[in-house]
Amino acid sequence: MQKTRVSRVVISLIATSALAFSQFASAHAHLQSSVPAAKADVTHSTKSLTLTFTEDVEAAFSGVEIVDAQQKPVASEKTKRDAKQHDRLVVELAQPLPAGHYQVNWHVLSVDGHKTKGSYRFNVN
Ligand SMILES: [Cu+2]
Repeated sequence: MQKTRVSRVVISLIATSALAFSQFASAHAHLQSSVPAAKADVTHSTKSLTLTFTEDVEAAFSGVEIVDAQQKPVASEKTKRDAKQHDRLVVELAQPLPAGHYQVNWHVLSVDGHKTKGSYRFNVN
């Protein structure tokens, strides 16, 4: 049946383009990985944080804040974007982190114009 075959092709074309569109629409900058990693137990003290996102980010509208267990901000330099890898943010800390629980709060503007934010925790033992 020719008609059925055509409509099947049309349906699969629609399904494919819908999928492609939804993948494009959800291409915001999500956190892909970090150092220290989320939930990591770091044994030696950390002097900097690195966050890598799924998309390139705009340095001027992106930032990372580190707070300790009492929600007190940890002193750090201004968040910088990696000069070569534009999907990567680096935060240099004023001094190595003492043992404790830390939370990292990040917000980014991806190059596609979408804002995303999130947080994760790690421990220094
Ligand atoms: Cu987006």
